Amino acid sequence: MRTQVGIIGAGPAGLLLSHLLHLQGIESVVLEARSREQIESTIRAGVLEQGTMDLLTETGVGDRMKAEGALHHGFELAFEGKRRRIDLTALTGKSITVYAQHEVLKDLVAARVAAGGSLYFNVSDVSIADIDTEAPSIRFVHDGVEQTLMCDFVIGCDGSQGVSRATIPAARRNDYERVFPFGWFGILVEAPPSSDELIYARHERGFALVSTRSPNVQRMYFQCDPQDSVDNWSDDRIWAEMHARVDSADGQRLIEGRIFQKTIVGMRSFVSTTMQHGRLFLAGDAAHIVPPTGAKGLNLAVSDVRILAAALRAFYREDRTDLLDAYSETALKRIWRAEHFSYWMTRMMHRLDDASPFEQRLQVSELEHVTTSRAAATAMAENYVGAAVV
Ligand code: RFL
Ligand code: PHB
Repeated sequence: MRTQVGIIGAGPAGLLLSHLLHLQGIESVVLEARSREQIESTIRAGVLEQGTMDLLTETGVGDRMKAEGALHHGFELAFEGKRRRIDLTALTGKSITVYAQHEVLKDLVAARVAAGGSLYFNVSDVSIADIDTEAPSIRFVHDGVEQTLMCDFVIGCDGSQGVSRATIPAARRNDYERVFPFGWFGILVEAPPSSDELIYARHERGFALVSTRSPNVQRMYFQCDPQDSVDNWSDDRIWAEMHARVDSADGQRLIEGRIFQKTIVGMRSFVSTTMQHGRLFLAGDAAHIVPPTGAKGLNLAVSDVRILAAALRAFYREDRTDLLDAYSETALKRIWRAEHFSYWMTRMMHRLDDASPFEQRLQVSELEHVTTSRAAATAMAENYVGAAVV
């Protein structure tokens, strides 16, 4: 088998890259370890930045997002018994859409299938060879048959547990990491929305987040011990915790409903540089992870592949290699901005067991500042909508 660009992983990064390349007349093949049903049903992110919304719309895969996603012009910060709004649109002219990641994936898979794109699901034993040459290749097993995909470029979009990152020689890699000593307990609830906008709450019992998925399904999270088990949490115990952290002094109460999914995720910040070696390029979670507090992970995957698609276009159309050579450096500017923002939001909003009472008062002071100073609120809003780096 031969193609121009071999892509490992059918997450947001891999599928969107394949779609963008197709629109530029560049061929690709996507190899995915899981089944189509699995990727189309795994619950993950929900917030799309303005730039992500615009790109999906401009490239013809934004119709369902527009029809079924919820456009939000702000969010609320709850702390010390009060709620204050960050007006994203007034501060930046931009907004966000709440639309589930797996719905974006369904739209991208449908577009690739309709265009006759090559997607292989359920592949195993993926390995990458000859990235130091102009003819790299990917070996994999599909339907019990070992195959070799010859290509011009290999793009590792295989997430944090993939094989691509380790293919870059250790001597060329620098990993930067911060593991947080807490996780998020996530629930999906059958209920109407409790709030028109997302609520990020700082409480002495720990952080909580109220998000949404649709008029009938709500997404909520609360800070927990990452080693805890969902089996220790009855529905009653979960609601008691959510009420304690989110209900406001003025009598606004969360609306309860049937909880139909419970998961615990750990939180870490991670950046691996370089993101390229020879003919191998990494994009999305394969190269970097953010804690979900800033809602940046999916959006960073999108911005990586936007840069990569433009660089590959310059290579094929204009015989230029400068954009490809600069890929890591270009992408890392936005990545480090998002890393800092996500880290900052995480440190400001969570209960930090290692923090002294002094540092806890600083958290509250910082929240007062970002919700009363227009300059500070604007900086937060620019980062949240993805406008802080152009
Ligand atoms: P993905 O989505 O992990 O996709 C990688 C794909 O590669 C496949 N794969 C392989 N395929 C072939 N061979 C191998 N050896 C392979 N190894 C792995 C995997 O099966 C998978 O299908 O990475 P990608 O494309 O880089 O996308 C990244 C995003 O998925 C991720 O950053 C976000 O979900 C993070 N995230 C959020 N991001 C946002 O922008 N906004 C949010 O609101 C948001 N909320 C979240 C989140 C992540 C969360 N979790 C579960 C970590 C909320 C949560 C709870
Ligand atoms: C979500 O709806 O899943 C969500 C929203 C905001 C975040 C993280 C996750 O910061």
